[in-house]
Amino acid sequence: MKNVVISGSGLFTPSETVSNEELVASYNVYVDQFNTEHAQAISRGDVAALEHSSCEFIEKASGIKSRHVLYKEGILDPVIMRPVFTRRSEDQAPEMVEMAVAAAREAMAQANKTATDIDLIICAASNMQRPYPALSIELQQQLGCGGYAFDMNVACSSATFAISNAVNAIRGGTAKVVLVVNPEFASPQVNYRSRDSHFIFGDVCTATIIEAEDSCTSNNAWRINGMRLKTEFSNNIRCDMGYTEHCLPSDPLVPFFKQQGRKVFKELLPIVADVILDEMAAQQLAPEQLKRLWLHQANINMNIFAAKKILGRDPLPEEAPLVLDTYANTASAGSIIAFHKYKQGLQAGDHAILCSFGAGYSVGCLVLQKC
Ligand code: CO8
Repeated sequence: MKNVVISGSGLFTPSETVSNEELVASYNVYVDQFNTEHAQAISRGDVAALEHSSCEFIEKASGIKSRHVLYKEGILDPVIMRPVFTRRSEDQAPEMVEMAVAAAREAMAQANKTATDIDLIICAASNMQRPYPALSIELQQQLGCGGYAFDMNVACSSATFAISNAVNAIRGGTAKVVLVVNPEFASPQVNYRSRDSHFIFGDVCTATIIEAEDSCTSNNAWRINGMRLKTEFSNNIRCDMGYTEHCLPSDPLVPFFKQQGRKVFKELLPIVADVILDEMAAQQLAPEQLKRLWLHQANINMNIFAAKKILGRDPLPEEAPLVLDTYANTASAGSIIAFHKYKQGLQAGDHAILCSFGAGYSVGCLVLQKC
């Protein structure tokens, strides 16, 4: 079987940031206004009073201190509480394509590849700004690539599932060099009026180049020795927004991300641990051989728990790097950001795990080895 590698990675980070302090201050103004406006109904017991959010809770429960967003304006206005932006015209690339162009260029430069080398683009993310034409095909045009392109969505596991599709396309002979992009424009799906989830997501885009080892000229390439994918249906992380929405009775909560965070934590972690440990066993890989764990970035406690299960001990910070503090949860891009920023300083032959997990439920685990 042909050896396939990740030969480059790229990252686009929006310049604007929203700190916990800014987010909580705006949310708490909204709460005070709501409670004042509904004071009578609250005192009658007809409406539940809202409670303040807190930076201490957010940081302790999630590890998040700040997040990057494409459009800060509006998010912090207690009356608006959503990113404010306008619909782009048909001859302007949408935000997700624009982010993907920037991340793709960095990944291509790292992999020593030009647009003409790429013959498959997969745009894999938790949300697509439109159903068709595929965003990946517009990206293909923007970059000047040939071949073919498609979009796919497995929520937070979109990147690892897309990389496995890329590996299969290369091994099956339908592509030679694949660009995978993960533009996560998450902020429009965040309910900034929900105390349970207003802090969770940030916007970002990652990119990877996947190719056969024999065509690779990169000096920081990672051989994909193993892949294990798993899905198991759950309603505990859900969004119901879809193309039929305008036909249905309107429900203001439909566009938003919603989750049962505690249940996700309890139910998903054992599945994640099983998938990783099973693939390590299949690769005859012992925990002490692992030099890095690039894990999905959903929650600091979840990441530390998963790393402990894999290593059989507490991880050192550099063994399971976290980017949650500054990026927050960036859905499918999280584990790739960790990979992109913390893949330096390892030796040829070193082993590592790249693993995503999230809605579906879905888990995607790649066993990597430095070339
Ligand atoms: N400030 C202060 N207190 C709060 C706040 C807040 N903001 N929010 C909740 N509390 C309170 C609660 O009311 C509760 O109070 P009480 O004990 O009196 O009932 C207390 O804090 C504890 O609440 P929780 O039990 O909810 O707190 P947890 O410790 O469980 O932490 C988390 C909540 C952080 C959500 C945690 O459960 C978690 O991270 N779980 C895992 C979630 C996860 O991994 N989800 C994956 C989602 S990402 C994904 O799959 C991608 C989907 C597609 C992306 C779409 C892009 C938008």
